[in-house]
Amino acid sequence: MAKDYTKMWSDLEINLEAHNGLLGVLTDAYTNIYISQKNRPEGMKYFDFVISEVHGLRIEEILEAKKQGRKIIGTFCVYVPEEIILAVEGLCIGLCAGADVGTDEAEKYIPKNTCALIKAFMGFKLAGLCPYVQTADLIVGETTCDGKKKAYELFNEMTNGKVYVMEVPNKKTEDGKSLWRNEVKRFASKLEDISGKRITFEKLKEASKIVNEKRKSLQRLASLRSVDPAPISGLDALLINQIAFYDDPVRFTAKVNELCDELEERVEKGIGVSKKGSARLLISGSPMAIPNWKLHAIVEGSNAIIVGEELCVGERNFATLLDENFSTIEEGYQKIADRYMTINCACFTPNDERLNDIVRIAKRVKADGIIHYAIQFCTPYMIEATKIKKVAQEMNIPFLRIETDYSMEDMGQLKTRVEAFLEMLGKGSNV
Ligand code: BJ8
Repeated sequence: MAKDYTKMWSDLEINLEAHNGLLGVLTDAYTNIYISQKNRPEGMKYFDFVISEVHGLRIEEILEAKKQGRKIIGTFCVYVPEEIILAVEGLCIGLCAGADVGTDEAEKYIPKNTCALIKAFMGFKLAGLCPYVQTADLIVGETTCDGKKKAYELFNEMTNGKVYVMEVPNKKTEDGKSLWRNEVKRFASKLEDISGKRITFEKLKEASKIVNEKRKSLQRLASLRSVDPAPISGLDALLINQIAFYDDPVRFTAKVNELCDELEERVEKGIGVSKKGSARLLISGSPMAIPNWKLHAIVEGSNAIIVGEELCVGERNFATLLDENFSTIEEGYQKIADRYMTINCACFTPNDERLNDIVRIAKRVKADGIIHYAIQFCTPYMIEATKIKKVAQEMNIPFLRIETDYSMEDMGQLKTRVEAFLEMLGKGSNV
């Protein structure tokens, strides 16, 4: 980090000693996993910089925005409509955590057999390690899986009443959709209340454009990965999709598009990060919050390439654009609500649309294999894996099912399973 941020962290009541330790571990992990990759695009320098300042400059920017009267809205789920947050000039920040931090503390409140994502967001707060939670004016939860739903009740107490919960229905019936439309409007009123700003038609239009442009840039990146050889690693693409939840959306979109210009040149020249014909994998399942790079590091360290993620930190976040063609605020809310209902999370029943998504993405990226990734104890995705396996079999695509947490204890075992799977694919290697 370029600057000394000790005072800023201390003002945010960060546990300085533990935080220094955490930054040290993250820097080492990033160097080993990311910087050591060969033949990375130049455009990744920006994203390396963002990571190096993820608890520094970005927090400084957020605090500056707060001084100017903007509200900081923390979220945990891709169902929370970013457009509405931007329409009140708020900053939308993802709070999901992907590291084994504060687990002992979290387990004093929640069962050991809770998924690592929930343990981590609680653990980061309890261990005094998350400057994002500290800066948030409102923390938006949702009624998706049971673990999150109940954890938000405790998290509300831990954050002195900052949590607001959106009710996400379990079924996409007409009743479910109508409940959700009302929830979107209730959220808009809540944001107007806490920000003291009214959502105007112009603001909603402008915000919708900003978020759609971000989605388009991520779609562009995703489609460039369909080429063989892939011009960018799965690790780097995952990182960009993780940063999508933290960075300023306009700046982020510009940087992703710049990178895509470079990737297009690479494609024209036939330059890839892997050899043509390397095994191409699609990952599907639970979200991979930053800095969860475990599976990608294992797969790409085993000479295969990941070419797509049917994850919330991936396709589910950008696959559908909002129909910007609305002529009143009311119609805008309706279109926003309908757009978010196109996300196919395993918390819904039935969720057959997710199977269609996987077929579509697997074809587009020309996947040789599908790895289903579920965070241990993430019941919705663990159970839905059975259906995904059936779909993969119908497509004649080899399938591997993995359940893991954020610890590094099973790295050896996972590596062995991934290598055996890749051997079965019988494709060339990228070394
Ligand atoms: S739309 S996937 S971001 S709910 S990993 S906490 S599901 S037990 S995060 Fe999610 Fe929204 Fe769905 Fe996406 Fe529960 Fe599973 Fe833990 Fe999870």
